[in-house]
Amino acid sequence: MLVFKRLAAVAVVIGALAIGALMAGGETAFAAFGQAVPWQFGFQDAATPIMEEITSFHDFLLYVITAISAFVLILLVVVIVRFNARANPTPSRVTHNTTLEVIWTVVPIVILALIVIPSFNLLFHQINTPPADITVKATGKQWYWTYSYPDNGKFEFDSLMLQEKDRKPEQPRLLAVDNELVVPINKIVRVQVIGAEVIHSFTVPSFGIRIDAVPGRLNETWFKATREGVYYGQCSELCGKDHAFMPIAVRVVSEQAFNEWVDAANKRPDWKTTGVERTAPTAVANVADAIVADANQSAAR
Ligand SMILES: [Cu+2]
Repeated sequence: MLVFKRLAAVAVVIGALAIGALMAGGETAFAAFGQAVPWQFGFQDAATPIMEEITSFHDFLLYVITAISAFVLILLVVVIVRFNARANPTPSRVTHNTTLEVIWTVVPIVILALIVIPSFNLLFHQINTPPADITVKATGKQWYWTYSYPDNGKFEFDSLMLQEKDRKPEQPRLLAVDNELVVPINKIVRVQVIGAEVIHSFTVPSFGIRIDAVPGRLNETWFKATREGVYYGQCSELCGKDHAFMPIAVRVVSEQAFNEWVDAANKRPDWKTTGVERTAPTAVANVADAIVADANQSAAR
């Protein structure tokens, strides 16, 4: 009996913690979108139709697995209570029950068939890029991203994580970059992704996209952002020393603001790809060393 009491106590503590986390998450979940928030519970808020679909598929699965788990738990409790050695001293000798065997084969098949429909739908929507309004190309490098806009002029630029000294208070640490990927709202954006030397992964959680950046292979995904704002992601494939320090920041703006940005971008001599020798960015080196030094400094304080 002591064991049961202890188990009950543990269950109460876990329950209380979960409720606490839920409440804390509820308070802050809407404080910022496009990035993770402390005590977040669940996904980041969706900013594209694909992410909305992912979220609703996830919620649907949660209902299904909760019902299955509850059903199995009830069966277990029934077995423990009704068929233990004390309550049921002479066990039944039945080994087969055709009806039951058919049921426990057919019901899981039906459940899987129900899951397959939204699952394949989602997969199809993710893989099939609709006719794109603009194309951007993201090249993963050690350790930053280079973006180019083949439809909008001959320019490309590097996007590096902001160093602590350059970061404004409202910009998130380890996520904000110097040059954001700028895209127009409500447009189909085709993203071509490639790796320069090792495999990286281009990931933006609020958009529901994640695709590997593989050297020598042009991968493709797409998104249609339906809210203006800045959305953050991180390289999601272990790619070396500064893997954690090559974030992705996408700024979604109105079409007019996007066109103005493209005009300005085309006039930047340092972003030109023709006739200008592009030099490698200098700030990449030793990002990790700088972070460690920051941490040591604040620890010393
Ligand atoms: Cu990477």
